[in-house]
Amino acid sequence: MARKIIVSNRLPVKIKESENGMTFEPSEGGLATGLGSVYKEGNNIWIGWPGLYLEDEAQEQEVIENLKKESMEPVFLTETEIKEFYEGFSNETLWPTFHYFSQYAIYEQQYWEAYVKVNEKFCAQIVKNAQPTDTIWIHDYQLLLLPAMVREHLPDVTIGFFQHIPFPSFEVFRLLPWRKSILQGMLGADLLGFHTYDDVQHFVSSVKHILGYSATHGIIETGERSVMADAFPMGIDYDKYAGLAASDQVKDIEQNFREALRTPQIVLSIDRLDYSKGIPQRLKAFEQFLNACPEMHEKAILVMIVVPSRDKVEKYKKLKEEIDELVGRINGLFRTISWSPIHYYYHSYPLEELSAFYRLAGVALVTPMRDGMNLVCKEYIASREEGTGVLILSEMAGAAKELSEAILINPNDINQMADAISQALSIPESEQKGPMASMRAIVQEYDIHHWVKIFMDRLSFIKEKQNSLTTTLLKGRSLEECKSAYDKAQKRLIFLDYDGTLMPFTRDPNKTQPDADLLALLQNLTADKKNRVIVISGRNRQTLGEWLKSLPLDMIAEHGVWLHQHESKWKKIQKLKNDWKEEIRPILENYVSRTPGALLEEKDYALVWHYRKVDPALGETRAGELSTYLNYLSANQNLQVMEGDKIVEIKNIEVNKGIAASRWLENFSSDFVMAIGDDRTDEDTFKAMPPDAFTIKVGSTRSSAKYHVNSPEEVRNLLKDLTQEQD
Ligand code: GDG
Repeated sequence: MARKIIVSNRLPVKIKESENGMTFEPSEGGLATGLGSVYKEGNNIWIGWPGLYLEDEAQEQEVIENLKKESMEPVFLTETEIKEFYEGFSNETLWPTFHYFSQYAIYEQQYWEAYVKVNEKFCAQIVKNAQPTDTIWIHDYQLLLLPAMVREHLPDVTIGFFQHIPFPSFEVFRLLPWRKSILQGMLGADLLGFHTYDDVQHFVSSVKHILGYSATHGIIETGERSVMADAFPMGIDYDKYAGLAASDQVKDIEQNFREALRTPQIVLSIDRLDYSKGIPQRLKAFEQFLNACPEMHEKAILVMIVVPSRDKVEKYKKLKEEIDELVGRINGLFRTISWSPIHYYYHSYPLEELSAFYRLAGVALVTPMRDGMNLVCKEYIASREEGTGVLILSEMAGAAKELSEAILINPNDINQMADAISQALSIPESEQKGPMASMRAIVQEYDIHHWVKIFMDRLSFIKEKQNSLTTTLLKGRSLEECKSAYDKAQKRLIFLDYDGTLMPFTRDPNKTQPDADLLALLQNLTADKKNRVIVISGRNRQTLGEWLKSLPLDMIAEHGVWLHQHESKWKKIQKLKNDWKEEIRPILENYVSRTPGALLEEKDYALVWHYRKVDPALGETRAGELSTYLNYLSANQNLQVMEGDKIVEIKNIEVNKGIAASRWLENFSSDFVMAIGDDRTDEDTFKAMPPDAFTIKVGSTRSSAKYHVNSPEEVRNLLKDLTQEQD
């Protein structure tokens, strides 16, 4: 039976070693709760590092057996691996880069090699467990290479990937020396999820720039597969936080805290120690607020919980010192006998106490410089049982995209943050309720369970879509069948596209004349009297005629405007108009002049804007713009806009390769039909072919053709193979 396998760097478990042996406690993170409904069912499992180093096999065995009961399977890592793969590459290279702190990033080959090795270790563990029908969901930046590694072993398996931290803009991502391998690693997945559309766009733009793949509406064409990138803003376990906040135990703790703090107004912040969280900026803003609002002294405090993290790393040590110094200075300046403005706690709290803090604070201050999502602000909202409270939220957190009723701030703008604190503290409770109610509704509806469901549904959707358009590689048995049908046939029709099929693409479309090898191949193919060979191209008839005039073959030019049987002359398919060109040509000329590297090709009944030589991302953007504009202009005219391989073409709607190819099928009886092509325009040819035809797509597995081959070279080998059998 198909299984679901969750994979993350850390398993959701806390294992403690004591003299009496090991204890196993599930950890309560949001992800573990959300995925509980997935990995605990049936034979499903969660694979990851159990969080401790073990020296002997007996201990490892004990861990394996205990975790098995919890549907978990460990990947054991050594101390050196954790140091280089986790603390090194993940946290000192990827983390700063992805949070726009590239100046902190370390580019260390040894760390990269450890990262590759550990990803391979995870891969081996997955491969040991997984079947081709399984669904694998990989999490986060520590495992970016894993999707492609798994794909290599299990080509048909379903793989989802979710990135919990931001994906930076191309200009930042490109700084990584291993950028290409990282993107290729991620693209092994079928679905790539991010918290926000900005992250999706940044990812797609890096793919376009660095790998040169095209993408429309988040679907990336890698040549072999279509991969979807989409936004899935992660939610929390709303019911858990709301329920906890409503419990008597938490209310009692809140009461105790309130009595101990003895201040009416409480501003709360909770973070892990990290430079991405904007902690010094927040302290400076609070200082400015204290300076600007002396009337609030003794009336308001900042409760700041910082959870220790990575504090052996130099950058974090420095940050800790900076925070200690700022808190000391501000408290020193403003403290009175009975009041201290900042209550700073450098340790973590049990969940119930955290919940009591959420209840206690009238204002939550969440100020990251960058944050993938930020769950603290959502937990605060879920805990506001009475519907009051004000959230101050950084625009740079993914959560800001959903929680637009918060007071949104730019964490670099200290003045704005200070004003926001003063404003938040002065909003009457009656006015707090409206925005809080709408934020509570959002957090409740889009909770962690909803997130898991929409991700899984989307993953099934893209897989089904891929399957419906998947062709079979023409190899082995299918190739034998093709050869045998060819050998037996007496009247063959062979439709061959030119660019990208018989000839590889070149940067200059005028320099794709047939080479000697191709001419000899076509010579051989047409020499067989049983063959009728038709070159079916979007090129104009002059070029096609010039390049192929020495051969006894038929030609279809301009996607079917001009037809040429080798025994006769060029004929137009029907009466066509081309007066529309006067209106459309200046638009394309304008796009050529605005886009360095672009060129305009004029055919008798079509105009083509080429962008093969244009910077890939600019080319894709302009192509999108241009086709939208042309579609609008051509709405009531008999024109069709087509996006092909690095081209946008506008032509008469009555013309396409399929209609033209049908003429041959009607006029010439046949007992073997073959059509080979590589781009969107060839799909019309494939669709026009009889059911038993051998339709072959070049360079992609997505097509209405039955088969595919990988390159023009393989097309030539196939044709040579067929004719050799004849000799
Ligand atoms: C990544 C992304 C993204 C904090 N202090 C205590 C405590 N916490 C809990 C909070 C919250 C979690 O830690 C922190 O939430 P984040 O959203 O910052 O999540 P991370 O796992 O650090 O980070 C982030 C997230 O993934 C999910 O995709 O939102 O942007 O960086 O749940 O409650 N919990 C307890 N005591 C504490 O003192 N018990």
